[in-house]
Amino acid sequence: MEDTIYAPSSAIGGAIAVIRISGEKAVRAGDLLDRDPAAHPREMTHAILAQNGETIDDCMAVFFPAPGSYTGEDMVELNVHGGMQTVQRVLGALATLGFRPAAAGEFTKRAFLNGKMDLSAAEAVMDVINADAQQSLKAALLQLQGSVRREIESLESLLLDALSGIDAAIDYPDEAEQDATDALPQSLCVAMNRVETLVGESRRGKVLRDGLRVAIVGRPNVGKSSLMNAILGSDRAIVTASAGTTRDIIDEKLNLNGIPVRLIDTAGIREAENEAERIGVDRARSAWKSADVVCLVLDGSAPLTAEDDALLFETGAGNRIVLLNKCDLPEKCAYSGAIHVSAKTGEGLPELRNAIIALAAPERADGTYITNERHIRALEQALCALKDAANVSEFDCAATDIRNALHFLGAITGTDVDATVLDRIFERFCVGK
Ligand SMILES: Nc1nc2c(ncn2[C@@H]2O[C@H](COP(=O)(O)OP(=O)(O)OP(=O)(O)O)[C@@H](O)[C@H]2O)c(=O)[nH]1
Ligand SMILES: [Mg+2]
Repeated sequence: MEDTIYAPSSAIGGAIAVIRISGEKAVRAGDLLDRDPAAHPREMTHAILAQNGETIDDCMAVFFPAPGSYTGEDMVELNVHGGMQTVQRVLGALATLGFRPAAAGEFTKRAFLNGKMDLSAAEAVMDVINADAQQSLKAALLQLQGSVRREIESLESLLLDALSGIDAAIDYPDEAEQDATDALPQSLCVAMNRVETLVGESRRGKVLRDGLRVAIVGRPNVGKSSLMNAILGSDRAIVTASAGTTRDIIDEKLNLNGIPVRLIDTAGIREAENEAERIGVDRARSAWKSADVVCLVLDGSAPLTAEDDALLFETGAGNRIVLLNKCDLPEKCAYSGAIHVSAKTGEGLPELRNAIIALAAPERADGTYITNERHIRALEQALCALKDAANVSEFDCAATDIRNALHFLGAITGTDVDATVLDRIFERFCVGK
């Protein structure tokens, strides 16, 4: 029998605190109330919460009977006043009923273990809570509603059909061998294409979940910090007329058309004049190496320098946007394909925003993306196993590889996952979820 657990599920300090109780004995929370919420399941009951004759709070309580609750167990939800004193006293009273405080993510873990949601949906719960842009929330909600599970189940069914074809060929070689020989390469090819597409589209998924990292780089004084401020619409970074103003990395979140972006201002790249600047330049380089997009800023009001040329060469390999800043001043340099901007007047900023959005990877019509690093790794492992299956000629070897692929796919939805992986997933959750 599982313990009965309790935890506050709302942030501390609000007007109302929601306290959840889940487990076989949850209904005993009614012992603290002058009206039993279990008398009217799924309805709000107004009650006085008291212990040993002393009133603790005037609250609202709801009883959700198993299995129709979030966790699939009996649950009681108390809405009490949100002050620290009240919440602490209610939690103390619940402890005296033999309940124990819930561990991080324990409600959702129970929901998964009781079959209320698959593992990918359980993981989406935290993504929904953490989503800070509209499209991130949309992807997380779709995952919560089973979008990832449906993709995986349809792949599993394709592979299970292929396996049954192989089994038939092994058991009845005369009748089924030719059928399996004909059908297997086709099934494997379809499955590999689908997994490859999911992995390919996961770049946008990761962007939606973690934000697109956009690093603003360039030699000193070209206007990087001014551009950062202009895009953000605030005076976040210090701007001065002297070269070498920015020393450390400045990192700010913003939302571009529903896509979360992390804008990173960096120190101007040059031969450093002292230790602090050298560290700043090193940090700038590592920021742009780990960025999804590099905005290389050139000063359009001055001729290109050797430092600009070196940076154009160094940043050439990845996703890059070249900006000719200070276009409010007479133009002294040109660079083909560059966006002309002015941090001072705001000219060119809409084009810059569009260019960044375009590099966030293409949008999929139904909004379903694999956003979770664990899922992406499992898909990559499944793809390797499918490639192995396609490369062997013996049926039993192909069957082993297909079973391996199914094992990796099962880890995504949680049909094939061990307890330590589950612990690792749920310990990242907040308490009360
Ligand atoms: N006219 C004009 N001046 C600008 C523009 N953008 C920046 N500046 C000026 O250029 C100077 C340097 O700007 P910053 O934003 O500090 O340049 P930075 O690239 O961050 O410089 P470091 O931090 O030293 O690498 C300041 O005097 C700004 O006012 C622009 O679009 N037009
Ligand atoms: Mg700066």
